Amino acid sequence: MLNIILFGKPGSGKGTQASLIKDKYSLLHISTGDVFRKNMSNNTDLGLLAKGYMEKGELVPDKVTVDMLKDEINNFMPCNGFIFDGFPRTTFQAKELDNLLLEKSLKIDLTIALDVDNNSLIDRLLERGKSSGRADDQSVEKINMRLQEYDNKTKPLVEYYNDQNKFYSINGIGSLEQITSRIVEVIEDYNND
Ligand code: B4P
Repeated sequence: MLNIILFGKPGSGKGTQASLIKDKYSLLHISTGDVFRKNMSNNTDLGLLAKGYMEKGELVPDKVTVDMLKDEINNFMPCNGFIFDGFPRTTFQAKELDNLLLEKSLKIDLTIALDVDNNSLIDRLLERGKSSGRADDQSVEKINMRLQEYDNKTKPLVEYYNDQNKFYSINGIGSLEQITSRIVEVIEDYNND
């Protein structure tokens, strides 16, 4: 079983790369952003709650996110492993994920961060905003709020996973194929160790 976290700032390409990597290793892809957006389009209670936070570029509260994640993991078990995209985003979420996996005698194997500079991220997200209809991609102010949330709440996880020797950072600038190859290299090195 292989459990990977794709890590990085908003727009760094976590969702894009998770979709490419999951098939190669037969992993289940869990994107908390996608689950929230699905709930928003179905107007569920969870969706209505998440909408207020997401549209402002803020993180959805931990308890709501963790409960949703637990349901997703339990629905998907048993499987070959997970690729988590956009989760965890806070230290609380990371600890809850570790506990949940431990209960199932599982663990996170690798956290792979996609390193992209803020100017490129802003350009990518504004470009996506032209067609995605996503409220959080519509202005530099909202994108800056998401980058600030990352710095305040998500960045501490670099140390959390570094301390466990599970953190790898790769250059997230380049073609989709180049970035996929960089991720695969990290996974293959881990598998061959
Ligand atoms: P997410 O849905 O996780 O999305 P994201 O951060 O916007 O983007 P991602 O990094 O996946 O980038 P993508 O591949 O799409 O989060 C949205 C919101 O949901 C959060 O702000 C928060 O409110 C909420 N949320 C989600 N999880 C949460 C949690 N755990 N706790 C609390 N709240 C949570 O790529 C972006 C764009 O770049 C795309 O247009 C793509 O085509 C382009 N792109 C990708 N790779 C590229 C490349 N190599 N070169 C050029 N462009 C590229």
